This record gives sequence, structure tokens and C-alpha cells, in this order.
Amino acid sequence: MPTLFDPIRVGALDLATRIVMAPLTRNRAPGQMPNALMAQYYAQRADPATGAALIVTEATPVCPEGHGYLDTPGLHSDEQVAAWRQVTDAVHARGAKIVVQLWHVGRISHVSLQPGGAAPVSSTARAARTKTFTRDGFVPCSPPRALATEEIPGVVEAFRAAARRALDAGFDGVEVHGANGYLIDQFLRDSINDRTDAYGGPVANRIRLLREVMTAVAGEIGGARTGLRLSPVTPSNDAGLDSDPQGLFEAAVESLAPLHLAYLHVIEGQTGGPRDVAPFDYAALRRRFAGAWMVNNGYTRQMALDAVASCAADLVAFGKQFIANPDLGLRLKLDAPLNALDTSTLYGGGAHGYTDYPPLAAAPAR
Ligand code: 8OZ
Repeated sequence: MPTLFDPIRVGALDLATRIVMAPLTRNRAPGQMPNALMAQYYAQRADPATGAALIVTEATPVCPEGHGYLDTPGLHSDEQVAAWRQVTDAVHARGAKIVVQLWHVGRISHVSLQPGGAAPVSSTARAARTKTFTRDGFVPCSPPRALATEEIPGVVEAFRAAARRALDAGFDGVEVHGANGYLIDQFLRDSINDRTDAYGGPVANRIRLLREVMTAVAGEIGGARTGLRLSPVTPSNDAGLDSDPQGLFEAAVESLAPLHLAYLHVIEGQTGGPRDVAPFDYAALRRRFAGAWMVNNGYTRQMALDAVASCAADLVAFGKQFIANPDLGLRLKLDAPLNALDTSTLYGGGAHGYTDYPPLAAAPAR
């Protein structure tokens, strides 16, 4: 019987345990540049004996138009490649692996964050009824412009180029962000996608952008270094439930079989919220996928132990617990108490609430 603390090979990645640090947006990259503070934050969580065996970075836009929140790091310039190097070097020095989460926000953006103050792009021209984080705090998302069919190869190319840059920056691979109502999800779901071209309408068309992106990325760096994150039923970012999430996501995953992806990372329920927000048969989705199965969303220690022991999951990604506990792996092993999360320091700011959460020995006694 495997345990949460056993090693596993995931595609080309040898991992010391099944414990993964989930992607977490922290808005501490002024100028869209990775920096030394970020390297310290990731390194604190990168000892496989006490932290994560695999780190998935915060979501990282593949092109300037892919940004939708203030101070998120990009991966679309040579300067960013060089700056990410300090993060990957610091993580590797501690023994963990690290993949970068490749992101395009689509319509979850604001003109103040777009090149030239232009409208964000999406599958649709309908605005998302939600807010994004700008220099002026949380503001309503700007109305988008629907991408012209001829523009879509440019989006795919941005993902491909970012995957190449990821390896140049020292990452072990990439995770494509296909979840949470961002651009790829804006094409997948019929609750958002209102296109009449080859990228809209039937499921076969709505999964086309995902398949083209994954084919380009895996073609560039190999399927064994490529993962994908999906969230079949999350309502986050005004995503709205697809009319048939089960059929849609099974078709999407099935279409990726020829790529032999390293892993699929599935958010069960509402991202960061209830797990039972809408019915979905995750086990049925898994039967469509041959690679490693990574689960996420509200996993307690016991849920994680059970998921791996029962082979319901190969890997468990922890988000909020990893923010507050740099040594979460050790705490899970010892069944030690967890630091509480300070939600006021999640987005933006400096070291406070970022690199100053105490490890176990230094944590105040209870
Ligand atoms: C929280 C705040 C901003 C962005 C996601 C990238 O939900 C995010 C995100 C989460 O995937």
C-alpha cells in the first residue's frame, strides 16, 4: 500500500513524496519579475523531508495580455527567465522539484493591467461578473474582446514559447492552467463560450484550444514534463457550470491521451471552497487518464493519507496549509498542529505573511 510519504515517479520527475505545494497567487512580483523574496519563500517549502516534493509555482502568464492581477510574475521575457533562475536554483538546492504554472487569464483582467490599456481577450465579448486585483484594489473585470479565429495560433504559440523559457529558467516542467474560469476554461465551458467558429459550439470545438495548447507545450518539452490543472465544476471567476461537465471534461482528457502527460491536477469542487458544490464523478474522469493523478481542494491530513493509501490519488496538492506552514510535510508526518493562515496577507505586501510563518520547532507551544 503506498503512503503519502513514499516516493513516486511522475513522468520525467522523481519525487521524494506525494506531497505537492499547490499553485498560489501571492502578488509579490513588482514589475512582473520574480525576485529574491520569492526564491526564499519557495525554498522554505522545498525540503522534501519537511515540505513539498514538488512545487507548482503561482500562476504565471505566458504573454503580457495574459496578466489580470497586479504584480504577478510572467514568463515572457529573457529577463524573467534569468530572474526565475534564482527560484529554481534555490528550490533545487533543497532537493525538491519545481514546475511553473502557465497561465492566461483571458477576461479575468482589467484594462489597467493590459498592454496599451486595451480590452482583455477571451472566447467571448461578455464581461465576467467578478473582480480582479489592481493597483486600486479589487475592481470589476473589464469587458473583453472576443479573440478572432486568426489570433488563436498566437495564443498557442505564447504557451509553447513559455514552455521553452521554463526549461531555460531551470524548471523541471510546466503545469498548464486550464482551471478556474481563466482563458482555457473560458473556451471549454458552454456557460461562457458563445463562439460560432471552430472553437465554439460542440464539445469537440470547445476543447480545441486546450488540445492545441497541450500539443504545442508537450511537443516543445515532452509530455513527461507537462501537467495540466482542471476544475470541472468550480464556479470561481464567474465560470458558470457547463451544461454537461462530465461529458465535456471526459472528452477533453480523452483527447489528450496521445500526449502522455505526466499528471492531471484536479480541483474537486469549488476552488478554495466547498468540495460538494456540484456533482461530478472524478473517478470516471481518472479512468480516461494514464498519468499520475493529483488531487486538490480542502484535503485534511486524514483525507490525504486515505486518498493515497486507497490509490484514489497518486499525489495531493496542499494550498493554504503550505502558505502558513513551510514545513507542512513534517507536520503531516508527525500529526503536529498547523499554523493558522493570515488571510489579510495573502495578496500583495512583503515578507510578512509570506516568509515569516514559523517552522514547527519555532512555533509557539499550544
Ligand atoms: C486567487 C487569486 C488570484 C488568482 C486561481 C490563479 O484561482 C488563481 C488565483 C487565485 O487559479
